[in-house]
Amino acid sequence: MSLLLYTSVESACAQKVRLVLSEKQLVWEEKLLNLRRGDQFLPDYLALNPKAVVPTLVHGGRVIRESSIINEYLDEVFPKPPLKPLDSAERSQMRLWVKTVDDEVHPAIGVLTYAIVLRQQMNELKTPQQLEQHFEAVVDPKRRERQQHTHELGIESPAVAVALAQLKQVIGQMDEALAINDWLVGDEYSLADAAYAPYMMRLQYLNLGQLWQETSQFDDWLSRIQKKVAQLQLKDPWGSQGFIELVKRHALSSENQIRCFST
Ligand SMILES: N[C@@H](CCC(=O)N[C@@H](CS)C(=O)NCC(=O)O)C(=O)O
Repeated sequence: MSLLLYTSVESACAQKVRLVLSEKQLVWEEKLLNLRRGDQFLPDYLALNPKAVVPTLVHGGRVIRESSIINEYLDEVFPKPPLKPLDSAERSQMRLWVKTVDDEVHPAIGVLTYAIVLRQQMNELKTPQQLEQHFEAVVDPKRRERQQHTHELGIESPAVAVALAQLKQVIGQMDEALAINDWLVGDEYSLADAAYAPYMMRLQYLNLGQLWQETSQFDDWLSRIQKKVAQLQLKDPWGSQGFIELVKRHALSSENQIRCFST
């Protein structure tokens, strides 16, 4: 049965699905959506994903949505190598980490990426009227509000300071867990590690390593993840080269402003 992943060059939540697909040595096809252009709002895609977000996985014609649910699905359907702990309590811990990515890390990184990088890109690509139309098409009112607000205020948005504080807190919790075990849950790499990796790499490209300067284990975890992923020979695991260059360029030009916020 064929596997088709709808993704985009910048989507960290699609990256976490690609990590699991390649960890399981699966063969899949990809359809790339341009989220700045608004491909996610096209009727054909809305029929697959009514929330107008990537990723979406189509497996043998069946549609699976939500990156964390897709990853659980993949682990169930393709059990080797297993990416969930055997022990039920550890499994619930793994799900708690994944939930924190969905509830806290994903929106926080979304705000930072938008404020530092995508805002400028959107301004270059769209007229004010097109921008208004784009935001109107965003299905989730909370997401729409977050994007519009960050678009208006950029790095000055209070949401940026909140996102940095929240991420620092989560990274502190990760560091505590990594002081006890090799990986986030126990001594095996799991869906939890795969869920955090792309977001933490994004922070690195955003030049926000200061968020883990007080940690002791985090750096080692991040380099082990990169080594592990390099062995998978997955193309562009952390986003296209073009996107990474764009992120780094914008991060450099907003470095001083961001530093004021986060120290
Ligand atoms: N909870 C969803 C979040 C999906 C999501 O926010 N995707 C972003 C890319 S990482 C997106 O498609 N954004 C489109 C937009 O902001 O209009 C998941 O994990 O699948």
